[in-house]
Amino acid sequence: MEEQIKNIQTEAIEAVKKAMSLADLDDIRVKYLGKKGSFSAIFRSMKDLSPEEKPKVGKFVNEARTLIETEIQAKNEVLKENELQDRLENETIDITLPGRAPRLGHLHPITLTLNRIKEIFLRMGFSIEEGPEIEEDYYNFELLNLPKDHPARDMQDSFYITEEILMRTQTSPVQARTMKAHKNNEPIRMIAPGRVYRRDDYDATHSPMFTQVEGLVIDKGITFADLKGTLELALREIFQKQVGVRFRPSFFPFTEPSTEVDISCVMCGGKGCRVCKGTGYLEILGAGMVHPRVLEMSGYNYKKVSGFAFGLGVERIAMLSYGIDDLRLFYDNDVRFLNKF
Ligand code: 2U9
Repeated sequence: MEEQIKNIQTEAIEAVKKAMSLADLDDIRVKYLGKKGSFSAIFRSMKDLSPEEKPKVGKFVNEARTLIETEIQAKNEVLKENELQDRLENETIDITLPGRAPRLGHLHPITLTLNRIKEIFLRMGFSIEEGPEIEEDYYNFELLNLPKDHPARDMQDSFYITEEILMRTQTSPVQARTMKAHKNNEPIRMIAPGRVYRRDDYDATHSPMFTQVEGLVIDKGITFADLKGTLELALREIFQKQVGVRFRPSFFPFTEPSTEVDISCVMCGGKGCRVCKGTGYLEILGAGMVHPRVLEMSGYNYKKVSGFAFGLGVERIAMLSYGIDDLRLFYDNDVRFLNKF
């Protein structure tokens, strides 16, 4: 019997040595040490041994079992380590692969254009002032020399909330508020960017809501030459081109004299094309010397100071800068369009 045990032990240890995987090792453990394994069979047959032999053989069996268990345990460690090494070598992460970048949004083309315009005027020493979009008739019209019977106050042209309150139709009330907040003919050099609202069509070139930048300069001795120089420089900065600038007489209730400012067409350079309708020029902004009555109504002495003001539509500038022919694209929020910027 001892011979038989010795043989099983040798066979088992040999099998452990040859085991290639943890699964192999488990099979060996079941085969020799398991409930239906070789040693269980030996234990069962021990009942036939004499009382003297039983403890001797029992000890021998236990030693053999312990030895095999130790071998299995040792081999288990080796195989586990090997498997780990294999996995470390084969399952490496290629850190040179580009990561999955989160999809970042970006600023809207109107915001981009507005930011550029703001920067240009900031560099020229202008401050940026803001005011409410829901405005009093008094600031929106009255202080701008638009009397009660002026057609611009007509219900057809504005979004009224009450008789006295409306959505601002221009950012000019911000200038009026800023003037009112100053005392002693203090100089002003400001722009007022923001949204304005008018009852209007919604087509390729009109929208009931759009973005304006208006500007105001007040100081001693401000002349039409200041207006021309400032706007020429600003327009060349905005379009990043030596655009030609043309001033045509016009009329606004809040400025006198008033002018319409054109630039040479940014699409054709002045030769005449579809965008400038063959004229070679594009109407780009309105401006003028602040009307004495407007200065007076907001607390400035028109005998001591003078000023110029201007207004431009940001959507129009963005359309010309980016070559876009339909204003509605800015408001549709189609990402195929917005992703281009
Ligand atoms: C004060 C005094 C004067 C602002 C001005 C314009 C001319 C003008 C239009 C351009 C295109 C509006 O966006 S648009 O449709 N604006 O032509 N705006 S002068 O004059 C002011 C403003 C405030 C106290």
